[in-house]
Amino acid sequence: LELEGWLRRALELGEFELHYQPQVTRSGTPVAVEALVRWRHPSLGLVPPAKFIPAAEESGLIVAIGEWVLAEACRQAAAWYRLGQPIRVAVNVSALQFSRPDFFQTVEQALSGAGLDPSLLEVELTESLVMHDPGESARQMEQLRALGVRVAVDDFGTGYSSLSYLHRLPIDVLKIDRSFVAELEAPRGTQALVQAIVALARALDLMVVAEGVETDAQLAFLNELGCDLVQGYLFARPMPTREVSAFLTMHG
Ligand code: G
Ligand code: G
Ligand code: MN
Ligand code: NA
Repeated sequence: LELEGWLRRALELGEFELHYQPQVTRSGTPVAVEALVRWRHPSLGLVPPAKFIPAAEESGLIVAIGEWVLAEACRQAAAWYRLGQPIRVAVNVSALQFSRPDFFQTVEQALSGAGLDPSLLEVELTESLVMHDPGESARQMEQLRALGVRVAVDDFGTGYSSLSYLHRLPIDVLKIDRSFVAELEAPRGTQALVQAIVALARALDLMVVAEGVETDAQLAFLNELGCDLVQGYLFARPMPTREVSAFLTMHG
């Protein structure tokens, strides 16, 4: 079988699973988790998305996988809510999935199927996806927000955002790409750049999340700038479902 065939089979056999990485406030309180898909392969073990998402995108299977991810993330968020640990879940959506005319219905079904309040779901769209067709993106984002779902722009700063579009698009959150966070302390570092992104988010009244925070120095700088939320190995790696409850209990 080609990788595509294996992926199709994996979906049928229920071999995909979601891990979750917390997003915390400056005081360390988790308010959201990002869902990150993995493939639990019977002999290879846990396969990271970098190894199969590209093939899934090429074959179009990312649409079916993405539907499963949305439904599963909503079910899990609803389960945490019922356990008295309400937490928002952020889900990565790929370009192909987002461009489908039935994408909005898929989101609605995932929410209603799980009985999840839409405000506990955030959809992450990459900057390049959004800017590929800003008009159409805006229309879709508008629908999601009318439902109460939050919209985040992922990997911000790596694409080519037009500032005029950014101003008009219905966005709730900017996620600063982790490559900029990683270079904060470098000799010709990204401090001014990161500062500018946070200022831009402020000016547009958007929430700003920094990804890939690994050191206390990075955290101190981001806190000083007034970055709203941070996500990264300094707080927690992506973890399986059963570890999330414990994390929320300990840090909630
Ligand atoms: O989990 P990891 O740290 O290896 O993630 C690597 C990449 O895979 C990230 O860029 C992330 O956006 C992407 N990714 C993870 N989960 C999903 C998913 O459910 N759907 C899509 N489209 N991309 C995902
Ligand atoms: O969707 P996105 O491309 O932003 O996916 C997030 C990716 O970043 C995942 O692959 C996740 O495992 C990874 N990640 C999360 N925190 C850290 C971190 O602190 N350092 C590094 N190097 N990667 C991280
Ligand atoms: Mn993401
Ligand atoms: Na990102």
